[in-house]
Amino acid sequence: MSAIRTTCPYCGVGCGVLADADGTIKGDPDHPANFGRLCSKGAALGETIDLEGRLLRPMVHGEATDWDTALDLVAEKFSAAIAEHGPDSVAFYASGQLLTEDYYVANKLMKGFIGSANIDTNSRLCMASSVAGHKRAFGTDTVPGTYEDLEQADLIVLVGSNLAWCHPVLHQRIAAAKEARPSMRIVNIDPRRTATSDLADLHLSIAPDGDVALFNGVLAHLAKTGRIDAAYTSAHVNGLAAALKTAQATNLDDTGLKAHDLAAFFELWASTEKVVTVYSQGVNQSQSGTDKVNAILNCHLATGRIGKAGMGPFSVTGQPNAMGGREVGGLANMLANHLDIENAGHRAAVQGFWASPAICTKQGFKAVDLFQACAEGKIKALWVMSTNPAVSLPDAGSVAEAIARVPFVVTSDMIEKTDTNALADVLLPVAGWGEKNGTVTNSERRISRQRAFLEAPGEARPDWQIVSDVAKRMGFGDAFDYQSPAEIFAEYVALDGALSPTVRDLDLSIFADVDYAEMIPIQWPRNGHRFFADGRFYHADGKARMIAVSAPKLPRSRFALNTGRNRDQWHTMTRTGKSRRLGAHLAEPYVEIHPVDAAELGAEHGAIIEVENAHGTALLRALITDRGPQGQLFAPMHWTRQRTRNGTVNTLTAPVVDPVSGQPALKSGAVTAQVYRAKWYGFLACRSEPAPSAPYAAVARTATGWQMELAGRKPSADWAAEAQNITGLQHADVSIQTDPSRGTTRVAIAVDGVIEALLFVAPRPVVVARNAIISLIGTETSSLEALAGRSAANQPDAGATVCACFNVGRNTLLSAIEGGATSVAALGEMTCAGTNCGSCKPELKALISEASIRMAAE
Ligand SMILES: Nc1nc2c(c(=O)[nH]1)N[C@H]1C(S)=C(S)[C@@H](COP(=O)(O)OP(=O)(O)OC[C@H]3O[C@@H](n4cnc5c(=O)[nH]c(N)nc54)[C@H](O)[C@@H]3O)O[C@H]1N2
Ligand SMILES: Nc1nc2c(c(=O)[nH]1)N[C@H]1C(S)=C(S)[C@@H](COP(=O)(O)OP(=O)(O)OC[C@H]3O[C@@H](n4cnc5c(=O)[nH]c(N)nc54)[C@H](O)[C@@H]3O)O[C@H]1N2
Ligand code: SF4
Ligand SMILES: [Mo]
Repeated sequence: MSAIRTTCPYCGVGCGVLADADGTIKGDPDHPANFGRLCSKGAALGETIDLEGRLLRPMVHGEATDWDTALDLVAEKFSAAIAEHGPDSVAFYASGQLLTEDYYVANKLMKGFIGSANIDTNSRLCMASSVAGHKRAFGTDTVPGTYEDLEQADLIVLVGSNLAWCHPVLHQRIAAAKEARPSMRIVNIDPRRTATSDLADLHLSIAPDGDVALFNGVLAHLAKTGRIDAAYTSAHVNGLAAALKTAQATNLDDTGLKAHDLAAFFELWASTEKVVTVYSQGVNQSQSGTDKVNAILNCHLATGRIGKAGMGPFSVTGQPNAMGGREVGGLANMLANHLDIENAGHRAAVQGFWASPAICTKQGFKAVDLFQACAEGKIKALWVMSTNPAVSLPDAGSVAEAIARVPFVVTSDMIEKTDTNALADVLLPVAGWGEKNGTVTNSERRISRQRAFLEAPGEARPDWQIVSDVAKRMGFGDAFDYQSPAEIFAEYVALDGALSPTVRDLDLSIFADVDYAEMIPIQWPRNGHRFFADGRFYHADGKARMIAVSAPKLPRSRFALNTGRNRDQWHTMTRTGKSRRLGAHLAEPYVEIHPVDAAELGAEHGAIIEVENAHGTALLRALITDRGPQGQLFAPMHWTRQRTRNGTVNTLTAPVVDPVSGQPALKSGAVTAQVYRAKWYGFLACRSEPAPSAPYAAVARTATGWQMELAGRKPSADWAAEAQNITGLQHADVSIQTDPSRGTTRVAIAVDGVIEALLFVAPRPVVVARNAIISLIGTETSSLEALAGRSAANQPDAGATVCACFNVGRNTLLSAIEGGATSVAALGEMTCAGTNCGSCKPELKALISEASIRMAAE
């Protein structure tokens, strides 16, 4: 069969994918986002489309049921709540991972038919500050940048963005452009040195939230050195004087940077015409997120470096359809198609087009407030679609309690067991990536098709259909009688056409006649169109606005908690967590801690750190590294209660939001830390998924099934029984070996002579060759040999996976380096590492320099 052209469901780069029903995945050479490239997550998509863990039937209170029963119940409960408590007593919490058609229908139902604006999305945690900053500066939420601008720039400034891990294909495009044109300069502004910093000419380890001060510093320097474009600003920009005055009053100490680094950066920015400033969550997820965005935009507006090739601000979107969600208006403070709720004319136009009985008249609850309203009993029915708020919202412990308080909770998901599903009354099985049709918009406004190449399994249905079916049952049948996503897309484009007399940036007219089935990726408003090229913006007077922004003061704490992402996991791991290759990259919930801080706490390599504040406690494995500054901890957001007991970081984040955008400050919590004094440590390898049972428990996929790292204070009195319980193998053969002098215990569980599970317990972090143990699972090795930790083939331990595509481990790479592979290319030749998606190239480079330093020292 020939491959289907579709789009990757992960990040906002929006790479084109060629997919086969047999799971073969390739980059689409014709897609203008990636020209055939894929990163490790995209390349492993084929490993995530199996049915393990899938939700296949609607469930009501834990019992499988049929669609009619479930949909009737949802419609009845929502209608009853609205009848009794009014439209604002119900809410949808949606996601930038919905397709545009799903999003459009959900937004239409809530805003135009239920008549409330209580639909917000996880984009509030993600892009809200950029949206708000754009609107303040441009009068619209316009992202003027394109990927080609990055290749044409002479200076790329990456602010609060770990592009190498989070937008890997864009990072590779930049790396290739820099290799072709070495004069290109890259500056990375991030408290931590990351894989992205490895490509940068200059890394500025900025103080948390020092960004406003930094860009105010750039603006003041531009003025001081006569680089402000007076002709441009007087014709096209308001607010220069006030913004500059505030900038000049900024204390540069707030950046935490040294004077010579500041001077170098200021001069580089000032003297380079073609500069693109890329920013992401280090900017958005802050109490001063919107101000950070405007501090950046101010510099581009002051110099007229916007609307021209190779320059401009560029907020890169995180989720595959974060941009599509903004377009359809799926945020609680937007109406539809870039229109405003507060504008009576806009409301009338949308209501007229929808022929709807109601239209929301005021903003709804933004994400953090929405869950606060749930806690206060204001929300009587909640529908969560395509997001996992019990994990991803700040103060997630309280959010879970708040969800539990809502009388009626519905979730739509592909996966049955998630932390949020555990709190829901009704679970609705959705068709996932590869099974559904629709469109997504990437970071550069390019709309691409997602196409099905698999049958939806069980009773799973696409989101648009589920929402429409509920709308019909709520009595809104005529307006939701859709037969296909193509019809919905056509209506969305027609709505845009009907609104065309209103001056907006959004213009979908190019899609009016497209053949949905054959649609190729197209940028709105037109391929090649440059926003702001004519110096016209969308405020009433046609000018842009510079905003006076001053640097915030962060409260001091012993440790600041920074959070973010890993290269090979996607958010709450429901999909990437299925892949054996991806699971091996960083298999535990960890916390990066500076060596000086670690020494002060008495934490050694492998220690478990107890991180704590008023919101909660987390137990995380210490990753001692000087990549981050002293006094800052960094932990990934990915772990959930499905895979850990106490490894979820949002247990610790405060529900503090940016006052303009409502986006939570997920990068700067205040915490304390101490070493968790475990009395025992364990390592388990097994065939089927174990339950995360101990206080510290981290479950991950392996080549032969699963593994779990464990630690606790109270050792089990009966490790054999404990191993049986964790693995659910109560009736299997158990062998146990103890070494009282060392205090270690080893347990093997076999069924019909096949090793099903091996547990190693010790009073100190367990030292065994993990990969050798893992390779014994499912083999007929005798229990005795297995307990000795001896692999049948006695293969060397490949070490932690670095290259996920070819499964090349750290130890394999180190021996290749010792064998003379001293460049990334040579490593690729010897081990294949880095030769497919290339996402691990920064780590290969780091390994080479690490090893060469060691070899030089030896
Ligand atoms: N592998 C992978 N890729 C992803 C995702 C994923 O889950 N996994 N998710 C996608 C989504 S939805 C998003 S939103 C993007 C996010 O993409 P990014 O924003 O690039 O990722 P993060 O790791 O959240 O944060 C980026 C960096 O911000 C830094 N930072 C923290 N505080 C500050 C500060 O005060 N100032 C500055 N300048 N920097 C700071 C952090 O140290 C971190 O390295 O990634 C997308 N791509
Ligand atoms: N501490 C901290 N917290 C963060 C962040 C951070 O940097 N630090 N980042 C924030 C950001 S930027 C984001 S975007 C959020 C992401 O956080 P979430 O959105 O909560 O995380 P996901 O795991 O992507 O959740 C998506 C859910 O939708 C399901 N799903 C997948 N496809 C479909 C579909 O087609 N339809 C439906 N109905 N369901 C589907 C998945 O199985 C999964 O359960 O996390 C935020 N939280
Ligand atoms: S960079 Fe990777 S995750 Fe992002 S769209 Fe491309 S293949 Fe998917
Ligand atoms: Mo995001």
